[in-house]
Amino acid sequence: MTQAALITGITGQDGAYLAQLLLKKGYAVSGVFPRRASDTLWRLRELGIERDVALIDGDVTDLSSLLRALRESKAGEVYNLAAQSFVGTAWKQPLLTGQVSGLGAANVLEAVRLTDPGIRFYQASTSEMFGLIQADRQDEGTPFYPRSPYGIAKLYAHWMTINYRESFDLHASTGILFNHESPLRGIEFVTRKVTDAAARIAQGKQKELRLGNIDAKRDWGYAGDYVDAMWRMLQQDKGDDYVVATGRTTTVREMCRIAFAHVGLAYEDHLVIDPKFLRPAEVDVLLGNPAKAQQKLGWTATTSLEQLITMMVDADMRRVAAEPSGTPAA
Ligand code: NAP
Ligand code: G4F
Repeated sequence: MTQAALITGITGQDGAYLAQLLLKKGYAVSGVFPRRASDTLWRLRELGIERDVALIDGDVTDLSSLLRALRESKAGEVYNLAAQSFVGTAWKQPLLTGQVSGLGAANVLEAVRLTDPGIRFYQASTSEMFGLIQADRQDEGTPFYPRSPYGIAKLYAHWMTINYRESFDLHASTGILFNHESPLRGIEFVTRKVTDAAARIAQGKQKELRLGNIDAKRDWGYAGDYVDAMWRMLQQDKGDDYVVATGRTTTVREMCRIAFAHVGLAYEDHLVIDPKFLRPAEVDVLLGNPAKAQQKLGWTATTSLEQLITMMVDADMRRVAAEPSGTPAA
């Protein structure tokens, strides 16, 4: 019998790659599709799978729509990827962030429990929960200290998932994923902002790149690798919690150097530090220890930061070159 999966956040970076992976594995894939005035299907279109997934009108803040989505999709696996996921926005919309990224997960868990507690559930937890880090390398046992309304909302969702596993014996897993990027990354996140700027500057369509804290360090991996870890978690006998990371950390500054060097430029010639992009509270450094995911899931990151950033710059070079002349920077 065909396996069926439901993805919330299917139009996001991870949702698109996960849908593609599950389709390749023969799943019937549905997605919860919130109504938006503008086009949000560009990622599914870029992967050529827009017509292969069933989009069900719904929103993670609306429990009734989730119950309907579960009934219509007949899903045996639910991946909760929906979130207000941009940390910078979380201070400007803290309540919305809490409703979507925190309570939204509780709504999906409730919908699963009420529909069929045998459904397997994945929660998109995050390294942002480590915040002010309590250990040099963060693993599943490292205490959390979130530094943003987003991290706090995600921590609520994380513990709700564990609580539903322990209270109702749900097959519920959390993936504590460190930053992962791709050509489908939103333009507001720092890697894509940098790769897009490198492409525009190389093609004479932009002059400078304005950034905030370039000394911040992140453990960056490739989103295409990370969605495979999500799927592997739901194939285990029991739900559990896993850190998914590369085990290498790099500054924003060095990431800029890699991106600009790929198009023959020096980032120092174009970079302007703009206090507007500093955050009220910063996560200075993240570095994950993915040993458990390696041992239990047989998962490892296969894409280096250099491969990832050059892949993103190449994609942005093609996009920028294809734009009609006069298109403003994002
Ligand atoms: P993303 O590109 O921002 O995608 C978020 C998705 O959530 C979009 O499809 C968005 O739909 C949807 N969404 C927003 N509000 C919703 C609502 N009220 N109801 C239903 N859907 C809603 O994020 P991502 O990078 O793919 O990340 C996927 C998940 O992993 C997120 O939960 C994120 O917090 C988490 N995470 C990401 C990373 C990372 O480095 N990428 C690391 C750790 C954890 P619209 O496009 O229509 O707004
Ligand atoms: O790319 P970022 O916005 O990602 P951030 O804040 O680490 O969050 C991402 O990863 C989390 C996992 O740890 C996810 F949960 C979350 O949903 C999201 O996907 O910023 C990375 C770093 C920060 O330290 C930020 O202060 O880059 C620094 N930065 C410096 N200048 C900038 C900028 N970030 C952005 N977005 N824009 C800048 O101009």
